[in-house]
Amino acid sequence: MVYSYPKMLKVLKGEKISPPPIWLMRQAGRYLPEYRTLRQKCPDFLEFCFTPDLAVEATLQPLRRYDLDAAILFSDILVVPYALGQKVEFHEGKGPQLSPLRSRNDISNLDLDSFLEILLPVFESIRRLRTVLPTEKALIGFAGAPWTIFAYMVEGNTSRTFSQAVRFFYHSPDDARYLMDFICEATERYLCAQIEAGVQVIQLFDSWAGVVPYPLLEDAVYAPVRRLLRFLQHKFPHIPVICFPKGIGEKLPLYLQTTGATALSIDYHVDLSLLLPQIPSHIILQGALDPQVLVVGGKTLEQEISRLKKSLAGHPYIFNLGHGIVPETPHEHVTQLIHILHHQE
Ligand code: 1CP
Repeated sequence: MVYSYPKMLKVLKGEKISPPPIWLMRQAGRYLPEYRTLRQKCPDFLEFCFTPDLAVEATLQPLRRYDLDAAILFSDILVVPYALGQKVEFHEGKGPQLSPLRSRNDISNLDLDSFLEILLPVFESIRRLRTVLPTEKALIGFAGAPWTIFAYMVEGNTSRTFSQAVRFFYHSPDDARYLMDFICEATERYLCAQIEAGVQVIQLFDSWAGVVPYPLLEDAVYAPVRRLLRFLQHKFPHIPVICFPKGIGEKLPLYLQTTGATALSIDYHVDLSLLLPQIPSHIILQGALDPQVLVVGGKTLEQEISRLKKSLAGHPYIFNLGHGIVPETPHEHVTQLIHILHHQE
């Protein structure tokens, strides 16, 4: 077999490639009919994630259909609170439900001792994926960034503002920092085990970074991400980490400086003409197509692909959405997207 190095990893080493490599956040999921069929085999979502036969199949489904440059492990960021002993349930249409942590006592019930053991099926899926994925496809592992995990653990459900989590940080800063440290420790162990099992890139999803008020940014977002990046850089210097602090907007340059991140996934609210002059040209960028443009397709999609390719040409660039694919996306539009990306002048 001819070994070919994944394009995505070349870009993460600083190479500029045209057309850019592409993968899509939430590339596996409900917009794919074959995913909906597979999910019927196991209605319990966490059990689905912890069944390697199913998780491996769901990871591979989008790559069978489309010429994507990477596979992202099929799992969820909320397996971390679950494996720490928190109650986590997924109900269709309602989003995740957790038993909320609101006191030191709630926090002290969390348990790191059996944490990695509970996650063993995830590592088994990664090992299997590395044996079946073609060598030119990168395998991406991931975790929620500490703030986003904290937000779900304290709030107990999804929210537009995560106000319980924000208030907890203000009124019990010592307990909040203790919980943050605990989450950082768990995330370090989890990512180490993913890398040892075979993932080649890590994406850190900070999906709710945008709700953090200015006075809490250092403790809730910058410091924990800085800690994780230093830890990973020291232990696995060859593994690139892409950070996705969704919604922090004009603070992206500060985020890069304070965390030491070198690869950044950007959302679709960012004005690239304002942002890019403030970003050093060695920083690797990913994103930022609006998922609704992929729902609409056609000329709008063509124009947006062209705009992004032109705007981001000065950086090593990985094509992606600015957030996950929405379930209403016609799957033919993904074929269209990749065709345009590969053939557009
Ligand atoms: O079958 C189903 O419909 C369950 C829906 C679903 C899926 C397909 C959930 C529940 N999670 C996932 C998979 C998933 N989640 C992946 C792997 C698949 C892929 O990307 O191809 C990944 C990387 C995630 C990460 C994830 N989960 C994030 C970060 C990315 C993001 O979208 O911001 C977050 C915030 C979650 C929490 C979560 N899990 C599931 C849902 C519906 C949510 C979001 C709830 C909310 O809006 O707060």
